Amino acid sequence: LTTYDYINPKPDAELVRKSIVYKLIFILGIDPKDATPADWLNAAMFAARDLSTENFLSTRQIHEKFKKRTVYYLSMEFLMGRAFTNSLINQDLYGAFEQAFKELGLNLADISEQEADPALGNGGLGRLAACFLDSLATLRVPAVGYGIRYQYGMFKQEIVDGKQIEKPDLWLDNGMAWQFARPAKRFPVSFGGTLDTSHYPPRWKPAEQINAVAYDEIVPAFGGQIANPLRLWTAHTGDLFNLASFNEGDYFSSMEAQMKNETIANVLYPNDATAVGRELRLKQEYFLVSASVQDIIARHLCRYDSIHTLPEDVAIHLNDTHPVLAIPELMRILIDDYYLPFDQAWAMCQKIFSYTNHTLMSEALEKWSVDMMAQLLPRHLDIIYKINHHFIENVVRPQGYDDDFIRRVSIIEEGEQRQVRMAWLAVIASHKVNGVAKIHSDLMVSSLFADFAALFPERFTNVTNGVTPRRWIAVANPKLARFLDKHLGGSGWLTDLNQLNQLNKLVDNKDIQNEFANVKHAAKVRLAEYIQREMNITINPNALFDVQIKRIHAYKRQSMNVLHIVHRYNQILNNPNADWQPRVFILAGKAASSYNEAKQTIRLINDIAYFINHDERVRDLIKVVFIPNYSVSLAELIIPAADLSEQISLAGKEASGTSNMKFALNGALTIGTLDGANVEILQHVGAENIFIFGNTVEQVQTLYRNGYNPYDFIDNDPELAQVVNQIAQGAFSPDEPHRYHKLMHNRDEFQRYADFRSYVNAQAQVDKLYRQPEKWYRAALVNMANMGYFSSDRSIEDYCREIWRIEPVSEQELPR
Ligand code: 26Y
Repeated sequence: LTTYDYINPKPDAELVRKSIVYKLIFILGIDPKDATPADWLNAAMFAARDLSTENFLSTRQIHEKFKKRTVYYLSMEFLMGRAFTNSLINQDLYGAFEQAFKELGLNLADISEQEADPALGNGGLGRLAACFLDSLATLRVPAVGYGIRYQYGMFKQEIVDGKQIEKPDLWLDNGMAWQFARPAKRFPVSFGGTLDTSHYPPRWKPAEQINAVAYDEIVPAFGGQIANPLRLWTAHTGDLFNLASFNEGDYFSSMEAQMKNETIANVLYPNDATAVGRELRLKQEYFLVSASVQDIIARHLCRYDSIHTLPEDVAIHLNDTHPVLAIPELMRILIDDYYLPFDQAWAMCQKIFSYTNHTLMSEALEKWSVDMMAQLLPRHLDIIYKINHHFIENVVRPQGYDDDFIRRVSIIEEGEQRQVRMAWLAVIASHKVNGVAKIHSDLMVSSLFADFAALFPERFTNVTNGVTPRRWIAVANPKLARFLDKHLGGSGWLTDLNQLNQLNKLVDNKDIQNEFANVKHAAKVRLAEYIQREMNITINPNALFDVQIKRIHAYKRQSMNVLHIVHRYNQILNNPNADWQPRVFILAGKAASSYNEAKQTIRLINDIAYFINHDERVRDLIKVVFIPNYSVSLAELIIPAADLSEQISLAGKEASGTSNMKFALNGALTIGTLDGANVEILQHVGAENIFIFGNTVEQVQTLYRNGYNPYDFIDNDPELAQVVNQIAQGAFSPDEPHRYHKLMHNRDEFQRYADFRSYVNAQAQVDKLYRQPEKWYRAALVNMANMGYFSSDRSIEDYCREIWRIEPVSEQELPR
């Protein structure tokens, strides 16, 4: 491999400037004097991409040369966020680019703001995949991410008259300089048709075919040297004229079918907690896994001349059940194309696959109707039946289980509409199944997968989620990064987050507390300026910033946050002269477009914000702000500015949460329930440094068992009753008094009313501590000091050791 002259040695500002101008002129064809900021960004992204391309190519060479066992991370979502600043920081080029732009009379920060925020994911699961890619590269793990290059990502949220409006997200409109098109990397993906079972193996005669074409995005490691690919598939009408209608001469209907297929990669399903069951979604899932599995096999056969070594060479990880069709797809290829016997193919699959579960909530568990699958993927359904038969006859029955047990563990759910249970298939085929936080993994074994845990106890494990400190400190909060560099003696913490625990010995130092308070204040000012500019709302950076930002969902209980806001409002009006701690309540998040309760919650927040912000009696003691269009880039702005992190889901419902980690890492204190990773955050920071409230999982279950009745709580707490009545009777929606009646008077599935009093009490503790800045900032520092465990580097090390058995590229294997 040759080294480009201008890359080695590391470019200085002059070289960077020349490169940017060169890209502008010769790649984009734009005269510098006509260039818009977006043009400059694209030129700079090409220049930055060049600088990581060599690492990207040489990483591939190393993997080939040493035949590195590789993990393929299959995910329907990758919520990468902006690439540009991250790549400059990871390659230590920020300074050079900043200087180069200065010489061009431009400002790097302004140019970076031009970048679209690719939102190819919904929320936690997609962002986790992105943090994992960053850690995989940084830890030099041989890894490839596979996803879909949706033309439209997560919708853009606008708020009009308090209501969410969804607009298409045109993230590709200004070009995507960060990705390489790979027109030669294409695989046919087939759908429909018939299965001819008169042969063995049976012959699938598909009705339609579409090409999956690859785009590669470079995922640069922090510290250079290594870069891994994220391979995203798009759908292209193929030049495959072998399909029935072409053969019969019906050119036009055939083209019509092809056009319909091109929509496969068009849009991300904006649903994050209810399975949808639509045919297009099933097609998308199959499109992803078929292209990816074909590619994985092609890569394997470049290194080895036999398919039989696949399990030594390859680990495939399933990010939730969305890519589970990879299992029957690999079976199909091994049996139909390589003529392996079923048992042998199955044994290979069980070595290759592993699966992460991200939810226990039954509404989010994917099931596909047998009828739909028979239509769309007849050969795969046939294979699933065979897997199920093999499992029941060879694994379950010999252990003496009864018919009732067999009915429960069968991949096929019997009933009016027979359904394929994708989670069951994932568990049966995988050698490891993990949950994403300790409490979640324990509940997974004791509830959702209890029957399977009896069959395969050693299969289940936990890998607590983590977040990348590169994006969530270095990119999002540069002032905090400088603070940490200074007090930890360099930037080693960025790749060894446990170094943060050295802060523990500094937490009582008043100067350091003040210095951190200044870092926090600066971030609050920056956010306040954004809110002023974008929303024309004035907030006071000296107030306590109380933040809940995440998808809007009943189980996350944004409406309980609202109950507290209204309660506080009432208290202030009752007792206006008390010494109230001013607070700004900041919320943001998207509601699935078909999820009415979540949309009502957004509207309620906005109605209350309008009402309270305009009530002069509360002066500046409460401000409520709903920031529209929550995204990764907004999270980067908001999280550094938070004093208080709201993690208030009903215990047992939030599998892990990851923003809880990002907030604590940025020195916010958590108010939260004993749910998800909050439990482990509590263990790491100590009970004095976190506000825990609410019922435990056991108490929640007892309440459910005894027939939970919300009025047991409302009727016994006059202040709560007042809040509920105000909202339900239109105090904040006088133009439509019953607007929120249903939202307040439903069956309260997530027990807001049961936890209300304990929440309000915890909020009083928050005020009390905030009024003692020394104690508050000490607690904030303790939080940061003990976040080392929550680095996604630690999560990835756990996966490599416990699940994938993958070794990183060693020092010796790196080129000199
Ligand atoms: C089936 C389809 C509609 C669907 C699509 C996306 C179902 C679920 C999802 C997304 C789920 C998700 O984001 N789960 C979150 O995963 C995070 C990472 O593990 C967890 O921290 C978080 O608690 C969990 O809700």
